Amino acid sequence: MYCDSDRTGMTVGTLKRAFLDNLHYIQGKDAYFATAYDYYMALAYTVRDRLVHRRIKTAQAYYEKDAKMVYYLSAEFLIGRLLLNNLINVGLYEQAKQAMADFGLDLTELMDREAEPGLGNGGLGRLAACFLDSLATLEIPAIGYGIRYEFGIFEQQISGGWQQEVPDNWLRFGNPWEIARPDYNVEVKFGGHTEAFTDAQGRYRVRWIAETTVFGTPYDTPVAGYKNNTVNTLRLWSARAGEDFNLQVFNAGDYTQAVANKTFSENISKVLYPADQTLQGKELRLRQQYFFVACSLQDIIRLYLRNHSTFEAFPDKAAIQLNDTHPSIGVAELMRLLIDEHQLNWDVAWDITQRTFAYTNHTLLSEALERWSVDLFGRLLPRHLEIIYEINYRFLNEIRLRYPGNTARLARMSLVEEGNGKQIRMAHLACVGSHTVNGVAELHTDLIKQELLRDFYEMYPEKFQNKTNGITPRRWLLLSNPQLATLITETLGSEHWVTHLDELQQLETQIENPTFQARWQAIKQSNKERLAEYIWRNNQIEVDPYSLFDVQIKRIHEYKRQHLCVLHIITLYEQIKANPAIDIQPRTFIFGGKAAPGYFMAKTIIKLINSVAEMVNHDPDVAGRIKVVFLNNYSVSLGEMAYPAADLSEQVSTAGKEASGTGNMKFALNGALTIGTLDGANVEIRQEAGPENFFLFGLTAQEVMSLKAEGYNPYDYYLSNPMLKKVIDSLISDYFNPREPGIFQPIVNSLLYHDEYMLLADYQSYVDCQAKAAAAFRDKTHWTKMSILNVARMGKFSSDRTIWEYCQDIWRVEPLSITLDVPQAPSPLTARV
Ligand code: 26W
Repeated sequence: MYCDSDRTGMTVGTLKRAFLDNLHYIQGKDAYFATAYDYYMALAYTVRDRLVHRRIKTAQAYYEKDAKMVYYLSAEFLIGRLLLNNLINVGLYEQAKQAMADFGLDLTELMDREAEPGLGNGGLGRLAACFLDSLATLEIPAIGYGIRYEFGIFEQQISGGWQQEVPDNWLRFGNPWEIARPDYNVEVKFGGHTEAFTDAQGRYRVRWIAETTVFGTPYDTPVAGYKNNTVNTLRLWSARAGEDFNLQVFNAGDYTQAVANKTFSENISKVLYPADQTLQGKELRLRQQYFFVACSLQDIIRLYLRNHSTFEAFPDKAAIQLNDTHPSIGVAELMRLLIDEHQLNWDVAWDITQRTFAYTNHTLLSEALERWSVDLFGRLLPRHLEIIYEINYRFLNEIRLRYPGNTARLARMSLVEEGNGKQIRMAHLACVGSHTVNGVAELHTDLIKQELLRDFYEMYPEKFQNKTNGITPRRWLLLSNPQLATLITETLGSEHWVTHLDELQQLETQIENPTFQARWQAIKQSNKERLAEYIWRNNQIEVDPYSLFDVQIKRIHEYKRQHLCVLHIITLYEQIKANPAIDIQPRTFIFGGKAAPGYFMAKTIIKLINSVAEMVNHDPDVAGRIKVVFLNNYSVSLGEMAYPAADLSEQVSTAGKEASGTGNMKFALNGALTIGTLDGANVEIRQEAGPENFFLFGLTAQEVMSLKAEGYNPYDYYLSNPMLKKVIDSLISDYFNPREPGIFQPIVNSLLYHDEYMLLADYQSYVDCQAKAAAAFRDKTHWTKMSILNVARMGKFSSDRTIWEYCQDIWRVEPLSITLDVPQAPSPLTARV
């Protein structure tokens, strides 16, 4: 019965009927009045119907098999646009393109109408999205839980070279992908106090008398696996005022105040915090974290209790992953639910909790480690504070037993940081409450073990694992670089590589094949031309598509060292100014990325890039050989265009600071060569690609630490390197900013007198390495071979591999295949809701 209905059929004919139907009945339009937006919506609903059908089958199978589920808790999911992704994964792309063409519509144009869901800051949120794609593709029973922010990451505009933030009202025109589930609303408490009492069985119990309650409404977005029938769910919570809202109006008689209170609780899911890597300690952020974790845990327990009557099997049926510490309050919340709401005793509850949670760390930067003041915590979550104190009390006793008399260790490991204003260390809570802690690249995991959580590693070495990050080949090759994907499929004889990325290895057989090389080059060229057009339309800068495209796109942060690239650009510029006839490799430097609104240095770096661009792009001596472009409002969609167009990928963080990086993988998988330090996953990318196909420079993490310990003096580098001095002096003299004198002084001062991120120490090594890259680019054939080798050897960095490792080593879950045409599900009358 499902085979070719208008809502599930897969042929061009059915798609066309379904599309017209949706245009008519959902958008309420006909061909006379429909806009491109209506067409987009009608097509999106057409695709959604096909997903919903598979979603229902998937949920049935998980329930009937009582499958162990993965619950991925993340404050961010940076999923990107969904229409093309869904069309590709569900196997409808060609048909949809044909169907639209038959109506005289251009699919690409419709896709452009989709608002971008920017529900994340950067790497951490995008990783969560890649993981969802891989989980569904590997047929793993899983749900992603997060927050349905009404405003995602701000829109970045550039005005006078400075970043300006504009609210991102992404839901303005509605969201065709989500389905609200008000029937699964859950209640979340905040504030108030606790009371101890003895229950009828004579047990010591605690009740939490909250001050306010908020409701969470789940919104489900389907997540389709690649050409299988699995459709998992991303369940995002939206805050709604409590139902007692109307009652309060009667009691208080103050209608407007009651409405204002409603707004206050609904603020919880209003906006994504745009600070990446810096904790602000804001109450609303803690509210957000507890809100989505409390909603998710209630939901997880509800699902579990459909099939079980005790909690004994809970850890065998639920694996909860904490994406960084943002959801780590979940450890205390699960304890509270099990003890206070379900009457388990402490030891049983703690055993279940520890066997259920696992924690991924994504950063070593100390300013990014979450700590919440005990005051704030006690005010907002009084019961959780008690539970954390109890966890800590027992934990410290354990340490005392293992390391008698070692008070320094107790202080270092405690969940509570003493000192002026006590703070809860969320990384310690996550670590103690989890059975496994993982880093996101080999180097990063080593540094967690040796530095960040060294004491914990000594005590529980078996807890620690590495899981090197990955990216989904569906979005980051198939979708974003269709020409390269087609060439690979033709060469390998099938598209099996899309789900078995190691097979890219076979491309190595083509390395000496001139026809293959030529096609490879032509594809890169066409991707570069597309980006050049975009740059022309958006920046009114004419760039040479035959120049070397040198690209750095990522959040703007001092540790990522965008300003090291600027120092290099100024170096080249100085060389040209000194000798305009110099033979120099033409290059286009392309930057993109957002700065946290309160991060002054990062914002100044954006201004610096734009000021240097202004000068270099218009200087007749440069004669167009160097162009500098800042792409405003970097996003997933912009990445999809930029990665395939890059020749050179800039991965230049100070060694030991970038946990992994995933942009580095996206570039390499699209045939860019990397210039980078031995940081994060760069180390492994270089290992895979072969050191001869990677431009390495800079200090190692060990060298960074020793140099710091010895006493690093950046000023010595400035004095002893004439070119470096010249470059910095050009900043001091306001050469690039004659009308705004002094604006770059903060950068200069930071470099000369602190240089936390050791740009001056790495400067010469970087400039030399760049010269090698430029020389290598001139040998087109050799460069092309290196590019092919990079792609052929990136198989390891599929998030399918990463997720499979999590499944095996951390979650202990198995795939479950979904068949569409199985006997009917129970009728609505007999199924339990
Ligand atoms: C509390 C403020 C805050 C907000 C976000 C602190 C830290 C974060 C994230 C953990 C930052 C982040 O996105 N980290 C990145 O995670 C990626 C995925 O593992 C890695 O590839 C990046 O190297 C890492 O910077």
